Amino acid sequence: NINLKINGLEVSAPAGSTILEAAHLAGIRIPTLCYLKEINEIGACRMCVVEVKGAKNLVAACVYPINEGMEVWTNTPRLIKSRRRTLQLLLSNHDKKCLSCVRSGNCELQQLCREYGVDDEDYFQGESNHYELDTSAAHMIRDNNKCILCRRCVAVCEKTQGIGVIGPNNRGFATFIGSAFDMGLGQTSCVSCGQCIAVCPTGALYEKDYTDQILEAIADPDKYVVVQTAPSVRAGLGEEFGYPMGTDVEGKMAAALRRIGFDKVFDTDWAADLTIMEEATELLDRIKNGGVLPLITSCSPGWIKYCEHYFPDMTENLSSCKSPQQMFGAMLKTYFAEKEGIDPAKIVSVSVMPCTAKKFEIGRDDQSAAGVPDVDIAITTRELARLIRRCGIEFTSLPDEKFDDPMGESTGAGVIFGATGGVMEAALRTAVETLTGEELAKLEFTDVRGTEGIKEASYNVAGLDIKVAVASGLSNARTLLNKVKAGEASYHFIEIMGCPGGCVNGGGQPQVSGDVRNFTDVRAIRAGVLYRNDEAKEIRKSHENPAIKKLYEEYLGEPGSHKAHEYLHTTYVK
Ligand code: HC0
Repeated sequence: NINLKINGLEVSAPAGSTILEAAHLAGIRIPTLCYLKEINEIGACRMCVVEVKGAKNLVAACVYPINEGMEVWTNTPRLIKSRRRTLQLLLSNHDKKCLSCVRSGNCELQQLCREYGVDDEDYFQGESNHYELDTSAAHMIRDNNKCILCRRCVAVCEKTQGIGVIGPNNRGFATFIGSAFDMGLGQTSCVSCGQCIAVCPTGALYEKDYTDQILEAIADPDKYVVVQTAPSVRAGLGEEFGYPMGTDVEGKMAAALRRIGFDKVFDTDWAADLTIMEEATELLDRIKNGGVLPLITSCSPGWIKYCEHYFPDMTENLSSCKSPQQMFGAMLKTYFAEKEGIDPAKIVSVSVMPCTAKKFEIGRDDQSAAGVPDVDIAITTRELARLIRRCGIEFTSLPDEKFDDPMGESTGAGVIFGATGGVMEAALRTAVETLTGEELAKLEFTDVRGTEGIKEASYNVAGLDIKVAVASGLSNARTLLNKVKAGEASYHFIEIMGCPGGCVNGGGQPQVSGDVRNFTDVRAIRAGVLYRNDEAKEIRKSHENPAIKKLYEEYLGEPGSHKAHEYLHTTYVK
């Protein structure tokens, strides 16, 4: 360890730490704006400046390494003044419409202005830039009038996702973040993952909001409005209402949705179980009958779009299964509609997802089993929180309620879909029991758990060596697929999720400020909710879900049947 003094306090921190990290260990928060650990370490915004004994200039704590005997000050009047001036400079070219901003109340710029007592936001007001909104993408809006050029979005797009469709254009005062040739995001190969939104400190990036359309549908007596909620929403929504990260709010969420006025409150987990039935069948069929391997999961629409753009020669490897969101919608407007005698054209199918790419997925071709879209409106966890507030629902005082039947009944296998490795584990629980004809002694496949970007495992099942791999985050997916293509690795089954850590860390989840994100394993904490939820379930294998068994008995026949294929499977673009 290295010993230093911060604000006169003796501090000891591991060698290689930055001043920012050492200060954190001592309980001192140094403000940051551009810094994101391991993603954007450019020391550019000048918010984290500190004084170091012997150094003439202020130094950026986020990138400055500590050394033995160093003396650092983090809150001198000189520093406070410098940070205040930095904020005022940012505000001089910022549209400052805080009252109508989607990030009002959780904007990192706004919070710092409050903390540093910025009492004149026009201090440096002079010429400022004005930009048109970029509304060209299916899932989001870019508002450069609120951009502070921190480049977090650029770094996450390029490094974490390996895509790089946005970057700085022009120079100096004319610099703005945009796509090449100033194309709209919708014209680029953006995959709609929304990771840029998740890391944006201000209101410059936000999803297209459909909350009003939902309230209009609910108010229309001719509409039957049904909602499904993805596995990860229950693991993130509580953060919007002051619960500590890692709180499962499944019961309160169901209660809130009922109070908003949905006719049925169902669960995507039910359809996750259904996906496993179809996908495990497809896997075993491809293994036994010499089909294209490795089979790769198809439930993450950001990943699907990435595969179509960047690995078009591998679309044959993709499972033909629609995602659980889409399978749910398909069964809602066929099976459920027929059972209840409701005209599918009158059903408004709403999904709540931790994902922005789901907004894009609902508009893909071939996603309309009943001749009308399987899902009509996909909203994010953040939009659900807005809806709950707008409806005056006192979330924290709600009772815990259950989902409705039959499409609310799910197993532990369904809920772990939201964590990287979860789909793999759920599929293995079913595939192994199908192959061996015996009950698994232990349901946990721990090799595929955890937040590492790439995981591998192999299992001997009924004399067959089954090799699997799991990747999350598209840079990791690319690394893994390149290995497969080069013949350096071979697998039977691969799970890929577009967002690092899986859906729990999706682009539609509550935003976590840099201050927290840099020192917290958000993915692991949220994934913990899903694994505990699984453990507490009586039924933990998809093929034992009574509601799914009934669906096959009453409606679909066997997994992989002709009818199942017609409604639950899809094709891809090369
Ligand atoms: Fe996911 Fe899904 S698990 S993609 O990660 O497979 O968004 O949570 O809803 O569809 O179930 C997201 C999360 C889902 C789907 C499921 C899958």
